[in-house]
Amino acid sequence: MSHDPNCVFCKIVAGQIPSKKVYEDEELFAFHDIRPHAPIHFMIIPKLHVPSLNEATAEHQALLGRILTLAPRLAREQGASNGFRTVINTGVDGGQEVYHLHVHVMGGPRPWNLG
Ligand code: DGP
Repeated sequence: MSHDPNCVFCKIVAGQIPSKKVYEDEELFAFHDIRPHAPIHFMIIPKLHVPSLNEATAEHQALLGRILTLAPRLAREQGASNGFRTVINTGVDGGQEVYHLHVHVMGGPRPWNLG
């Protein structure tokens, strides 16, 4: 399924739920986390509905690579000048709440909750 009408993050991509957008291109979308764990906390997602890393396959390799190489650029642009943390929660034991693959990017001066 490329788009899930019941998915919160698909609704954010479609503009049906408002978000504080950080970045958008034809494949990717980035926006601030509604419950930040750090002074800077946003997520990068594929527009394609992939529920989690568990469902990622070889066809998603380029997309995942693009997300990871975009992270440092957006982190810098958002003011994380001294490094950042990336987190991908996967499945129940991974603490995943929203089942649309997303990469958390957190930064800013410490101390902050490592979440
Ligand atoms: P997780 O699935 O645990 O990796 O985290 C999902 C994150 O998504 C969580 O930190 C809160 C955030 N979140 C959930 N719903 C919304 C929303 O409607 N808008 C925004 N901006 N963030 C959301």
